[in-house]
Amino acid sequence: MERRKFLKNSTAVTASLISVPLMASSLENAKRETSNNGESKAVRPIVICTWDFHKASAKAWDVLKDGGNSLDAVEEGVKIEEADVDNQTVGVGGRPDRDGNVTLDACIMDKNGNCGAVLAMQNIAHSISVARKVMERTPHVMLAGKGAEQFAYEMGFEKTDLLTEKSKQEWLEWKKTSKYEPIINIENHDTIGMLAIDKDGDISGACTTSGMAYKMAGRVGDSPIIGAGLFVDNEIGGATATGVGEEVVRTVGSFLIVELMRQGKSPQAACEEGVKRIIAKNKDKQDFQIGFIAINKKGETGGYCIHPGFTYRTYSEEGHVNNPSESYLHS
Ligand code: SD4
Repeated sequence: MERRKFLKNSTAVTASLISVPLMASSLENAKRETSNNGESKAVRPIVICTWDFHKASAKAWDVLKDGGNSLDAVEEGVKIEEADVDNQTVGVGGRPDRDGNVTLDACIMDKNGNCGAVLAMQNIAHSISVARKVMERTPHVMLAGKGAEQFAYEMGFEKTDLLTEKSKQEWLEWKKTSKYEPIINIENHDTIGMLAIDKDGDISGACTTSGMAYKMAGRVGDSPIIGAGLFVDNEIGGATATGVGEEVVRTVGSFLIVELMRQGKSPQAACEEGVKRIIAKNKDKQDFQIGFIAINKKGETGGYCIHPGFTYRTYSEEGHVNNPSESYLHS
């Protein structure tokens, strides 16, 4: 396919697959925890994740409230979405690439700056756990494709068919036209990025996805790329992203947000600046969604996106809250 045409189509596909239409009721029920200056309250331990993944954040909170560490919390938390066949953007049940293969991307980062990632890995349900094994059991940071899958088997992971009948039927339907119009906020689920601070004040993060639906074989987005889809610096804070991965990579978004926090910005202000950097590089094209979330060492959180519709969950002693994110554009 002609490159320009593909890029146009892929932007459309991505834009159609990255966002969530909030049920009106969940928006109404959502409330944002803020202090007087509009920034979030500092609270630790705390977990924050992209979108309204209440079960995943509840699982991570269970780990934290029982005194567990942030690394276990984020791994256990995002595994809930990886196992959920109804989430068609993560793990089992994820939408396949153009050839009908479900390929998963994931990365994880701990308090010491250790990190691990798997890219375009097939047939393994819990890509985040394989990423953790890459971090802990190899001298490497990233394993891709067949190598990642082989490593997973060596680590005892089982072969799993990731393509559900629902995702297969939708893919077969898509093949009839292979075409999408850009529609923002069309889905019910999305990539999960999660950050947590434990009782010792240590920060970890995880990000996992099946990426852009019907992507080219071998396409990898931002989610498994340290610095783009996820970054943690235990002295400062962490950030993670959801949305059109190509744009997040171009801006090294999560690293940027952590560096902005290092310079003194709050998590909220840093996320806003991160989105504005992406907008600045796309003056003529705004029909795509990006959402960033961030946390700092104090336990303050923030989130920001391009188009309305993005939310993020926080869970702490203060409660379990679905926070509607402020957006750069308003309609
Ligand atoms: C990607 N960032 O592969 C991911 C897309 C995403 O749910 O967030 N999808 O580009």
